[in-house]
Amino acid sequence: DAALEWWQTTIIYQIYPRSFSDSNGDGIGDLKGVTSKLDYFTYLNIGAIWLSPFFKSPMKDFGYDVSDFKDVDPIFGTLKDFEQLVQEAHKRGIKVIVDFVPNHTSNQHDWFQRSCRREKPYDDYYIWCDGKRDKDGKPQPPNNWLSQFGRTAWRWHEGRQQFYYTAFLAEQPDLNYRNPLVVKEMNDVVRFWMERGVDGMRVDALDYLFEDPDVFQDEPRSNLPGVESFEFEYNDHIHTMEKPEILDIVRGWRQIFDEFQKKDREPRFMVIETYAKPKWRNQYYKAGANPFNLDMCLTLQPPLSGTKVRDSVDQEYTNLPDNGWPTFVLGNHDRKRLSSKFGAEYVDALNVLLLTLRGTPCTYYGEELGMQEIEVTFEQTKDPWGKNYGPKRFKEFSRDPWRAPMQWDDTKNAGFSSNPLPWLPVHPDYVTRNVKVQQKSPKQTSLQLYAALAKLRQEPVFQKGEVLFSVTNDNVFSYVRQIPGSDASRYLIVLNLGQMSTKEDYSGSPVNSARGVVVQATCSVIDRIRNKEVGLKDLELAPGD
Ligand code: TEU
Ligand code: CA
Repeated sequence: DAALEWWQTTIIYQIYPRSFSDSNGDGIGDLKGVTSKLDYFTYLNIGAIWLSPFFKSPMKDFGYDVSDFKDVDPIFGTLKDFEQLVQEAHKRGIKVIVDFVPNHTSNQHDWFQRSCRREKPYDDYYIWCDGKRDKDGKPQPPNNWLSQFGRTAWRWHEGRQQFYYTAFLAEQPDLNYRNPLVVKEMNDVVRFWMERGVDGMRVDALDYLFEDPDVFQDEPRSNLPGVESFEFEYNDHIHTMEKPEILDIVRGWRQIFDEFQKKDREPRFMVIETYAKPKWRNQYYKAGANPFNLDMCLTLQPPLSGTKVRDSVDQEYTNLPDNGWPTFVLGNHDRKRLSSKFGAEYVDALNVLLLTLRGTPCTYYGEELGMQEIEVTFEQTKDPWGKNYGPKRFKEFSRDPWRAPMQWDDTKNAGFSSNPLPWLPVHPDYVTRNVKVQQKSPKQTSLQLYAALAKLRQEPVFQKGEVLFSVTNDNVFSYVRQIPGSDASRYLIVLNLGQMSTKEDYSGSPVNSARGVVVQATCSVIDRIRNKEVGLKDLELAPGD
């Protein structure tokens, strides 16, 4: 019975630095702001934070376009500020995970600027090609490969008279990992942050790291259902994603992690952003990294039901490789907020689910308050993913609604910033939905529920115990956590994820909300669970309003 590592026993809390806390009143959150809020994580019983990018960037994709991997953007502060953040976090026993964006740089990165001028050794740092010529001799992309925005991934560069490849925005040229110099540069970036004391990395868009070297092969048209009706093209990505070469790169990074781990015996955590199917996703474990389990974030769609959620959880566990540890995600800076996606009344129950499953939960800032999405007009839209689609379609793509400022208290701008105009508007419900109010309320709030759950899940049974599914139907999903053959407490978790509301307030149980209850389960309850008797009766339901 191996002891668990720190990243298996903690919650990971995702901070979007622009939106968390603004220390200097420019309307944009920053590192000092994060440092000033570290006690919040102590209150929440959260032991690890993941910071979305704070590196030097022209902010075309809000930091996911990095122009210097080894410096902090002045908007967010300085390297000193970061070092102080790490120091203060570690003092409180909080681990720090940074975002690592290896697939592309900003077009303002010095490497790209030099590459455009064919300066050695940078000429081959990116994916350049001549393309084809049409009958008038005009340059055309070499193939039909598409960026994430449904248009060609090849961008013409006047100066160099060549195309460069971009999986994302034109301002995010893809690096060429077939060039060993690039691999070495990025290894140095990993070392740089390890030397500054980080405990782990979340690796961005890793599935996109390699493209086939033969650029004259088209991608097959995607056979997504209904694809003909899309205004933009959709392709498969057999030439541009999930290439096995990626795994060698991951192994290289893991080696660097291990060098640091050897020095101070502190394990380092590498978690991979991948929306890929298990067959590919599971390869990352063997390379020394943990993929995010994003299925509940991507494929679980409203309306919720007990059965649907059970099946989704079941799939995640079934698909794990032996000894594979899941890292569950219900939302992030790219995906809708839980309240807007499923309905506000489900947020607490989903937090109960996330925090009582076996695996590392990852919480996007504000979900512990049940934060709501903001309304953003086209004129107010900041996200290029929205802007690029124009005034008619921006709402389908803009990620602004779920990136609104964190709601700390009921003072102006929710205590996020002293600036009258934060970079995105604060949700108007901040007056009643904020950390301060939810901490103080005599009646249990989402925040108090979250903190209680986070404390409860420090019990070994929530970390090591098995998940035993019980009664499940349209409404209820219930399960038990227990360590087989041990005297440790067992817990029964009953979630009402259906269309009926819950009649009772289960104030007798240590952790409860209208739609989710966690109770200590006795042996006889376990027996009844084996007989599939328990679940429904433990959570009385009433027909919806
Ligand atoms: O996202 C990349 C990514 O893989 C997904 O956004 C994916 O393209 C999409 O969900 C398709 O369903 C990362 C970051 O999380 C995002 O914020 C950045 O904009 C992007 O990389 C580019 O760096
Ligand atoms: Ca790439």
